[in-house]
Amino acid sequence: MSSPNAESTAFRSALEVIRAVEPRIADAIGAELADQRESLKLIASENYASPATLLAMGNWFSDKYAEGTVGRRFYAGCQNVDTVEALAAEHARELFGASHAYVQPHSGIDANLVAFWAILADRVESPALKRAQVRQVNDLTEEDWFALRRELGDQRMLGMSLDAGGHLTHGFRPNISGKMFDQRSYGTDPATGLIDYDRVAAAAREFRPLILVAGYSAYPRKVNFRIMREIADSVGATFMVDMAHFAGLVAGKVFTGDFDPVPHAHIVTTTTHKSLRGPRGGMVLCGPELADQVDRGCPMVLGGPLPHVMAAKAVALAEARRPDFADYAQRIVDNAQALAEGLLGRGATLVTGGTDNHLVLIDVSGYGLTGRQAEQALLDSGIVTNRNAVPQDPNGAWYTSGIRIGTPALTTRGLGAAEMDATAELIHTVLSQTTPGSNADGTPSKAKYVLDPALADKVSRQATDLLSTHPLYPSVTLT
Ligand code: DSN
Repeated sequence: MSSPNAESTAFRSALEVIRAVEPRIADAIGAELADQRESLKLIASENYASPATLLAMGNWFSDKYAEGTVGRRFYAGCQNVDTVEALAAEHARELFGASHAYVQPHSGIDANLVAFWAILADRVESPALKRAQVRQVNDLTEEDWFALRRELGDQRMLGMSLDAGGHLTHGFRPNISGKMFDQRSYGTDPATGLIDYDRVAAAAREFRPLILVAGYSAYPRKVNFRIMREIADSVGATFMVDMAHFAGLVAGKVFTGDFDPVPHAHIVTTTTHKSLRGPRGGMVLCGPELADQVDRGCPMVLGGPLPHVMAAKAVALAEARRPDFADYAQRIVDNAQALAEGLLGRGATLVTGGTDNHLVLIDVSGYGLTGRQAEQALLDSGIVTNRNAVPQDPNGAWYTSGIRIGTPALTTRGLGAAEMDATAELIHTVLSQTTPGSNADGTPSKAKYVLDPALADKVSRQATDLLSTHPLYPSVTLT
């Protein structure tokens, strides 16, 4: 452990150096820390990376180009980048028990694109794809793209639908994945909100996808990856899991056996900044069969790797290999369950009736609100969440009927079950005291709402009090 003094000195010195060039940026960085310290952050996909992870990103690796892979670069002078990338990959392999790790993707969507192209290249005979793999995507001509389309045909992907909690990169039309693939979705059982594996199997038999995707960003339950793999095998599909949201729970061995995707999937993608608590970025894990194709991610679909972020990934993955990370991961789930119980006990409606991961999805139609109204009313009260569709959402993906809340960030701050109950009280108070507003012509609005500002202020102060017992980055003082 570094000394708290060293952490304060490092951030203070960095700000002093930045301030000398553009003081407004130094101010904005300081203001961001202050805002994060004061807000009750319940965004399920956010966290607080460690000082070591943050500091690993601010250095000379940022200046280095390093297309290619360890020991096989398109640029000279990459020996130190090789060290960083090899270490990050080693930590990832050890942490997740994977035989191959590719740590270059810049984000979750990039990791998914690498996986899609790797699977296509592995499974589909296409000279155009082979040509595309050795050229920058920007250099492809229109004819190259037509040839790719002709040769790849309408390959099929089956993934979880967006309103059931799936992710937009799993074939949703406005995303490139929905244009690359002929896509179908599986939803959840309307009565329970749970994945019905028999229905997934039936959909797979009927549709016969090339890729079966599991993983989610708003499904509050575990997924049985052993069963999903059996379904994929029964139709000859490649089984891909996007574990972006719950990678920290896999790393911390909260999800094991049938619920650990790594032994069951042909390929696993993730982000590194959510429950895994690293820098913003992505990663792909796979077995030896797909490793060569995955390693072609750059230049096939990725821009040059970001060595400074790979350095931070290595630091965060090393942290996740420590025994205390397992304790952290378990507390994330304990806190989510305490939050769910607190909300249920106060009369809230939760999709699936609870949670067994890091997130809770409140159906705010029970409060007579849309997700948009609820999100803003909570924000006015110092509680940061995001609106989210619920299964078969009558309000669609923009207004929505849900609020997604997650516990990775508050758990990092050290909040526990008692504070989760207090948080449930604050959320319930705001939602039960907010009423839908009207448009100027008197028609009901899905965005406007009425909330007494005095109540919002009171809740905001209560939220700040709650957080004051668990300061964020207590080791860091900027003044
Ligand atoms: N934006 C992330 C989330 O909030 O779930 C996923 O891309």
